[in-house]
Amino acid sequence: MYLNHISRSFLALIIVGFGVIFGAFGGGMQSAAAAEMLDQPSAANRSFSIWLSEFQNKALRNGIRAATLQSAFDQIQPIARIIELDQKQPERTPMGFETYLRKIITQNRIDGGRENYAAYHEMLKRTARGYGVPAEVIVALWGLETSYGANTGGFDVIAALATLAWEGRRRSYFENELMEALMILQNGHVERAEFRGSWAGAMGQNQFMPSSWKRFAVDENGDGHKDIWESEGDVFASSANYLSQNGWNPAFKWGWQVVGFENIPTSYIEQKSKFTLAQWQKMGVRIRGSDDARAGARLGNLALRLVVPQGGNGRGYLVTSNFDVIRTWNKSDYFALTVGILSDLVARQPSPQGRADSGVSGYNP
Ligand SMILES: [Ca+2]
Repeated sequence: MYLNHISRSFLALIIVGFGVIFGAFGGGMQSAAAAEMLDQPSAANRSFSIWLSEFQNKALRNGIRAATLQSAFDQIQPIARIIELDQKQPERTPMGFETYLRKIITQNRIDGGRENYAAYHEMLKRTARGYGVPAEVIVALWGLETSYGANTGGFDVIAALATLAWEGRRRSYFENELMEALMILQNGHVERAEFRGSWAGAMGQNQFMPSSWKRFAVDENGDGHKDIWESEGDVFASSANYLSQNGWNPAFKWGWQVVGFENIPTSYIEQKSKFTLAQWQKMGVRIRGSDDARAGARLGNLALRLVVPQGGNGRGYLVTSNFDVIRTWNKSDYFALTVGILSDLVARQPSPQGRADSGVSGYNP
């Protein structure tokens, strides 16, 4: 599930930032062997053909029609660039949260979020009401995954998933995703030529993997297609459905930036200890900003935990269970915090003093 939704850009950042190392995966070649093979086209073709033939037999047994296979795999070859991306060694030095935040939440991304929030206001509000998920969180996820649909990834999804399945480092995971991708194609949700996504197979404007598409995608506009590639209505409803199904509680937001946590025992943070706001306040923790503090005062006995990201220049956040719902999308704390922070910025009008005050800098302690 870890790679559920990671877009190409996010994956690259997360690999750099967190030193993610893919676990040990049984079966198949290792990627180095696959890469070496790609230098000898005939050997690679032979090996790929053998794998593909076996996979297609499995697909036929799973109800995929021969005509679908023909259309899906016509001219498909493993993509060397994907093996290369998959092989990239993660750096050992983690990227601090402050650096990460400033790379991701640019003024362009904030402005784009606000523009889209306004442009799709009616549709977003309807979706937000229907699923009990804030419109600004739907917009933030859209903005972080694909810059509001502008960068959905240029790889052919079938070829990408076939490459990763053949490569073999996570064969069963990618074969399963490929099987679901074939179902999407077979059921006519996307045109073969339009079936594009990230190098790791994340698809459309909210970068669902095919298995997540199967579980959570929604045909909001009722045209018979769960079209997360071209239909904004379907994109918003699918993201909202994902969060709702994973337990989003509409009674409260994701979390709040706090101050005064310097003396909180590290063990409380590491062990994800939960306390009410009143209990945190007794320990000196305060929600930052008067509006947010007033909202926080209505929390009552809601259990909150403290998140203090590494290299965050003294940033700390009290988060609700909704923060953990965002982590089901992508389990990185950095990602979930960034979704929350961007959603707040999207929902907030720019200050009259100008744009410089409305960005991430406004969040500095
Ligand atoms: Ca639709």
